[in-house]
Amino acid sequence: MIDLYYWPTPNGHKITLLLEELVDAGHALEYAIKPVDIGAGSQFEPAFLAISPNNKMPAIVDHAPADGGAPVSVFESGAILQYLAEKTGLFLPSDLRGRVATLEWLYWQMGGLGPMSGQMGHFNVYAPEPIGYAIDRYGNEVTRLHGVMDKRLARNEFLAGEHFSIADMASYPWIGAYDKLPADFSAFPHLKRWHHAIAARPATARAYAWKDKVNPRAGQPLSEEERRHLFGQSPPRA
Ligand SMILES: N[C@@H](CCC(=O)N[C@@H](CS)C(=O)NCC(=O)O)C(=O)O
Repeated sequence: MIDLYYWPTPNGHKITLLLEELVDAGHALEYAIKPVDIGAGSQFEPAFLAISPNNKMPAIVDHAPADGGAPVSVFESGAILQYLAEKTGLFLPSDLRGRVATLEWLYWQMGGLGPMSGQMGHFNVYAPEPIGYAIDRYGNEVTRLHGVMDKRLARNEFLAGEHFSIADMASYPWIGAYDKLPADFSAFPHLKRWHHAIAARPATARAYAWKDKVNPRAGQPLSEEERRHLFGQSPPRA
């Protein structure tokens, strides 16, 4: 049994995407959703910090690790995707070149597409006043990253090559992640083809179905309390 500490955001969707793809691949891992209401401050609870010291979800606890020992906890969505792919032997090729390509694009997402898209969303959707420099800076960088993806997908069906992998699952939720900033695919036909193909997968529909089940308020404007928990953080005390 896997406990998935989750809230329906792009980083949370990455893990439900993989867990649902594993069902369709015939290697289902039983999982239980443990909601972490990040707008209510649940990410600061000591029990959660014990497994996710950066006070962010997703995180998992695997109660049946491969070595048969005590439960294993994992934080950071990229590390979780890699851990579950290695546990099941799926969506991360075992051949040298396929594995390298998958990890390249996984960490490209973790270090680039995710953080830059998050900042773009912050300055366009959540910032209390518009800051032109930040809007331009992150908007330009995200457009550049979409161009990098488009070029890659012009020659490959998926990011890591011809096989759907955890690199695609990491990137998909960050394309058009904000309702108020719909994805503009006009200059990126290959990215559009890839996005539509993943959207049409049955596992994607099931992964995203958790959204309304776990947070019926998803998509509503943030309350003052939610803003305080998410954007008013100060450094942790020793
Ligand atoms: N690099 C982390 C980022 C996770 C992350 O930013 N999670 C956000 C929601 S998408 C969160 O939990 N925020 C709560 C907070 O910042 O206190 C990962 O990929 O797991």
